[in-house]
Amino acid sequence: MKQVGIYMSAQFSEVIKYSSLHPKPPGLVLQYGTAGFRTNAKLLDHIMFRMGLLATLRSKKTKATIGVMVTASHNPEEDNGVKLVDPMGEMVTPTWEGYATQLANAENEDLLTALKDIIAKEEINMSREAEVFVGRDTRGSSATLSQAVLEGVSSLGGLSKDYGLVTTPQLHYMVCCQNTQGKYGDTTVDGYYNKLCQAFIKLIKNASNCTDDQKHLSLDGANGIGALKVREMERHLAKELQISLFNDGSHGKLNYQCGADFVKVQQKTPTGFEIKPGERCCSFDGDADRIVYYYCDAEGQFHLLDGDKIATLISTFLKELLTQAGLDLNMAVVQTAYANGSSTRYLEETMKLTVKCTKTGVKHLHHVAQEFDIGVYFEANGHGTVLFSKSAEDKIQQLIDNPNCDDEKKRAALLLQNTINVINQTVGDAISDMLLIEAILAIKGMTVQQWDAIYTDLPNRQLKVKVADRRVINTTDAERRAVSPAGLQDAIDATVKKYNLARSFVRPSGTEDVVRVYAEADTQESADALAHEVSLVVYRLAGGVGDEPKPLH
Ligand code: NG1
Ligand code: ZN
Repeated sequence: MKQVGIYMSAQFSEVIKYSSLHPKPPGLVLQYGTAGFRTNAKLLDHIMFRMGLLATLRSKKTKATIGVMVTASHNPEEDNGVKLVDPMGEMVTPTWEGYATQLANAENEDLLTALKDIIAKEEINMSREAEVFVGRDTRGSSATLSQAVLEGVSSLGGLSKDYGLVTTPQLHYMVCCQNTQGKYGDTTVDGYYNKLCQAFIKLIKNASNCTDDQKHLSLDGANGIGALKVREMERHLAKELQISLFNDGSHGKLNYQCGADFVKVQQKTPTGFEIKPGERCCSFDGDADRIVYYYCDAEGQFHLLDGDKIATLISTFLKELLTQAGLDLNMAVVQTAYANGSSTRYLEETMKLTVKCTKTGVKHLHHVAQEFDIGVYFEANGHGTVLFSKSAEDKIQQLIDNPNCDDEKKRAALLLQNTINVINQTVGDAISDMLLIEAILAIKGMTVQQWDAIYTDLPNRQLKVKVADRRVINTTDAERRAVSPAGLQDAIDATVKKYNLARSFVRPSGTEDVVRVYAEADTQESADALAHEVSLVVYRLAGGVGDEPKPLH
């Protein structure tokens, strides 16, 4: 007992020593939100050090390797952020998100107390080993900030492995591989490329007469880590996919007028992109966990294929394979309130698929998707993946191993297996989603226009409203209805009634200090007008600050 006490105080002396090198600005309060901590990079040094400490505790508690990713995804270059990755590559639990916030906000002199509090509450055995994997995006601030994470880990006696520049999904993959003793794949970046690309090449062999046009894709790398990693991956693709890479980071600014978020929200092509009519294009976000597709028609009109269109393509493909394989597995598509109403209607009414709606934030979608044999989840913004239950994977394997299984069934089962291998089940992954989408389009001999024509999106608009305190808005029903402030939902309902095929909802953002407004209606003019009217309602009833929202036209 005494020895443990000495050991503990020795460990904490290192924490004290190193934490003074990463002081917290007094009074600063930050919240572990939907995507971890995210704000201006200058405010994050102490947060990084402390997340190194917390990841070490989490590793001791779970007896597994934990990941820490330094990135602010689609936010501007000046921002940064940090997110913890749990043993199977998933997001940390809500309780630990709470600890992250407590630890982050403890004043310098209270840090040790906050740390000991977590150790006591979770009954953490401090003599256990700990291992933390660290990765970072290409932001100027990321190298120094990830160094602070590493110091946090070592000052609590944890071991760390610095993966350096990796995409967010690559780090999730590494953590999962490590904690499954390599069953999920090799714990290296090359292991990641090998697994995904080999599955992609096997899938693409099922595409008859694949033309050069079909094999060509224009990619906007958002001037971020995704561009770097696609370059690295190319040699594994054996020319089965030919990528023209734009916004590769060689001169443009990260996420500036490019990337998946820009394309989705602005509904236009990124800058730095030469786009020919009809050409299939896609954009990654700054840490390559989101992807959207698009093309311009002969009239120069822009067409977006977002996460909803991606979920539709993938779930249709999987449903067809399940039928061909004669496998009775339950499958659902999981969306959020931001999913276009047309996509939900198409999936439910035409495809006869189960559709679930959850709160915004991938962890919510991920959890619901886990309840099915096959759960396809995508946010409209292009973050998503597919989850297969252990029993689904086993049934597919049994079919492949069954000597009495006919050729058509076996072919479908092999396609399903390679589909599983091309997918990064730990988290939404732009690279993996891209390979899967490209394989499906090639196998089906489908153009981007044919894919787009599956259903027509309802015109929609997203706006932001600044309010004094966005927490005054509380929501229910997967964020589709506001329960406070009083009168807000009634006013939204009354406004929506004035438009055709209309829907609108508001919610406080988890990553920005704004209230988000979403509206859809039968025409773009109506969607824009509705979004503006609802913005005004929010401004007036939820404590708007600054100028009143102006009409879009
Ligand atoms: P917030 O800021 O809570 O709306 C945004 C996205 C989420 C999710 C997170 C994390 C929208 C409307 N919201 O969250 O879907 O991706 O960022 O990056 O796209
Ligand atoms: Zn991202």
